[in-house]
Amino acid sequence: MFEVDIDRLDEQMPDIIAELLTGPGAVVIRKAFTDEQVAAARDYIITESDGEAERETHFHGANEDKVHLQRRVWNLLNKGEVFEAMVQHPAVAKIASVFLGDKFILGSIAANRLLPGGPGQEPHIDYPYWDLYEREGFPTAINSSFPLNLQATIPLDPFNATSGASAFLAGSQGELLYPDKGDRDRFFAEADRMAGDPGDCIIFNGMVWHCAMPNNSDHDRTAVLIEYLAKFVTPLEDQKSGVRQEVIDRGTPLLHQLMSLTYPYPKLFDEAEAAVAIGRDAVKQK
Ligand SMILES: O=C(O)CCC(=O)C(=O)O
Ligand SMILES: [Fe+2]
Repeated sequence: MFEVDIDRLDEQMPDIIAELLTGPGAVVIRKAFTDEQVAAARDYIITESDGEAERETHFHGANEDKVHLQRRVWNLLNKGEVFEAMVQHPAVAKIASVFLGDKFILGSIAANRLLPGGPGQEPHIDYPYWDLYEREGFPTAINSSFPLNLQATIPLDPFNATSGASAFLAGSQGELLYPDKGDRDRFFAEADRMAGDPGDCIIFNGMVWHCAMPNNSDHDRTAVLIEYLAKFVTPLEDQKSGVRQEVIDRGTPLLHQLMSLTYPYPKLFDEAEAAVAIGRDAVKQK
């Protein structure tokens, strides 16, 4: 995977965007988060997922007997300041603002914990294309020429071939397709791994075919999964209802943007102030 050097981010940006859009589809920032941040996030997720009932999950249709060895913790934006920091990493935010437009939003921040023996997933693509196998639900001629989604995976445990580091098929974002069952042999034969250490941040195009792999190690394999979206895409998680007011009150302008608090639609135009709000000339008046 292409390594992002945060001290040379502006210089690298065209290459990063090309890697994500038309190259292999994934880049990595090594040591994006500190050991303290990793420990705080991990402690919370382990405690929460030890005690709680099973949560909704996805892409595990073939492994229902092992699904108890896979744990999800959802809505992490409401679960501690470390997660507020994780969604606002300055270099990731800069890459997202170029890739998705500078009013990009948060679609989801959740954890995926695979216990030893935990199952992998089916190869898939991420939201908002994640039900693309129901092709009739999408616009005609939808294609991969521009992205609506950017994913960030933050390993909290060693991510390697044994522990079930996510697999991805380099370049598979080029045709916007949900992998067929018949594509799986090629996927598993040719896929690379999103290998990394706790605190790294792997950023990838959500159109890339990928999946969690089985955890054959003797330790947990936990990651924080963040989904960023273009401003007009409906987020996966309902942060407006799910996040406490105190998180909003202490939130930065970026956090408010991520929660869609600054995006005005849908809007009740009958109740809006009488003004010309949209158009090149309206912008000039501001
Ligand atoms: O946990 C992983 O390795 C990947 C999870 C994933 O791709 C997903 O849940 O959409
Ligand atoms: Fe995924």
